[in-house]
Amino acid sequence: MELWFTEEWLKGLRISVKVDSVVYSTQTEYQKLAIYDTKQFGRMLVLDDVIQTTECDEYIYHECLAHVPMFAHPNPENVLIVGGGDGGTLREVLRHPTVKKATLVDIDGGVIEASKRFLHQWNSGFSDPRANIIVGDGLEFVSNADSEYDVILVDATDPVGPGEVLFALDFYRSVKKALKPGGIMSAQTESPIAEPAVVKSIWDRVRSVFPIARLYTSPVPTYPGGWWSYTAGSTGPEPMVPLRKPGDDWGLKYYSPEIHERAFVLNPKMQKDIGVYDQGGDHR
Ligand code: SPD
Repeated sequence: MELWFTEEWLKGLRISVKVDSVVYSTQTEYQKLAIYDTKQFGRMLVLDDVIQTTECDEYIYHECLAHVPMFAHPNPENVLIVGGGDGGTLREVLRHPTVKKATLVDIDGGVIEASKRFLHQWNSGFSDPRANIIVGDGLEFVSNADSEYDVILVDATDPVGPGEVLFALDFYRSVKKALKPGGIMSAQTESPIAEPAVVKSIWDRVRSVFPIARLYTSPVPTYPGGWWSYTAGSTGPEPMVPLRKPGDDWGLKYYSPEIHERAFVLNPKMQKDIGVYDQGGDHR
C-alpha cells in the first residue's frame, strides 16, 4: 500500500508527497516529529505535519538565511541561532572562518537528537568545536543577553505552536538588545506568495525595532507558495551589501554575491502587498 504525506498549505490547498519509507517518527515534548525518505524531495523533516526541511532544497533556505547577514557583517565572530535544531543554519554559519563561537538554542531537544541520528546532510556543525548547543527557550535566552552577538539568526518554525513567540515585537526588541553595536539579525519571515499579510505584519514589527530593515526572498519549492522571505534588521551595516565572498571550496549551491544583491529586489506586487518601497537606490 502506498503511503503519502500531506501538508495543508492553505485552506483549500494541499501538497502530497509519496513516502518511500518512514525513517523515524516520534512525539517530542513539544511536537510530532517525522523523518521520511521520498523520491521527489529526498530525506524530509516534518514537525506537526509541516515540512521543515528537505534534502532537495534545504541549501537554498539555509544559505540565504545565514550567508546574507554573515557576509554583510564586517567580522562576525560570535553568532547566535535561535531555533534551527536540524543544524542546517549552523552548518552554513560555521563555514565562515571569522566565527569563533556559534550558539544554537532550540527548545526541542528531540529535533537536535533526530538530526544527529538521521539528518546527515544537515548535521555536520554539531561536532564542530566552535558550536555551543543549548536545549532551551530561545525567547528567554535572547531576553537575558545584552550586546553579545555580532549576528543573530532566527530559524523558527511557522508562527503557530512553539515557534509563535519568535515573531513577536518583544522578541525582536530583545534580539536588538542582544546584538553588539553594529550587529545584524536575520529571520525567516514566511511566504510572500501564500501569506503576504503575515509577511507584512512581521515586516512591520521588525521595521519598527531596527533602524535598518530589509526584506529579501528566495525560492524554496517545498514551502507554501514555493517562494520564501527573510527579514534582516541591522543596527549598523547595510544588509544588502556583501563585504566578502565565499571560498570556492565551500561548495555553496545557491548563495553568491550576485544572488545576495538580487535577493533584495522585490517585484511591484510584493512591494505593495508588504509595503516595502525603500530598498532601491544608492546603498553603497
Ligand atoms: N513552512 C515551514 C517553514 C519552516 C521554516 N524553518 C525551517 C527550519 C529549517 N532549518
